[in-house]
Amino acid sequence: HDEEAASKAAAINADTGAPTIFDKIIAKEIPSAIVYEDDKVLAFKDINPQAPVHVLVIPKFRDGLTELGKAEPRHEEILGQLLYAARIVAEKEGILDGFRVVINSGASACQSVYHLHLHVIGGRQMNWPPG
Ligand code: IU
Repeated sequence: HDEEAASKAAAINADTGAPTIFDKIIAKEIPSAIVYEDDKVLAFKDINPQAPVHVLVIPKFRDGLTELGKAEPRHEEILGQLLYAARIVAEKEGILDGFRVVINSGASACQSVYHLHLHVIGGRQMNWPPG
């Protein structure tokens, strides 16, 4: 139990503003299974999927957008593009009939990578409330 608690605690990070592994995924220095890409947005399969479909949608240029809680008016356009990209991903993955989009913002929400990302999750019955 101590080990489990320790690994859970280790997963709860704070935002330092530092570059993240997602920058390397965007630069294709680290391979990922890309589901959708355009000039602003990249969507790729989560390495630790929580459902049959689990795709992350991220902005290619972070511009201070480490977490949703730090969004500013200049981010409105990219926020809309990310949400629409989530819909494109859901269609490509064949889950348009039912899917969930989640953004964890900040340590209390268990955000672990401080580069804004939307989780697109589906392919099974989702439950509510979330944990
Ligand atoms: P979170 O909302 O910050 O907790 O989500 C981060 C997600 O990034 C999480 O689901 C990880 O499995 C996922 N991920 C990844 O897909 N590839 C990586 O190299 C790393 C994390 I680090």
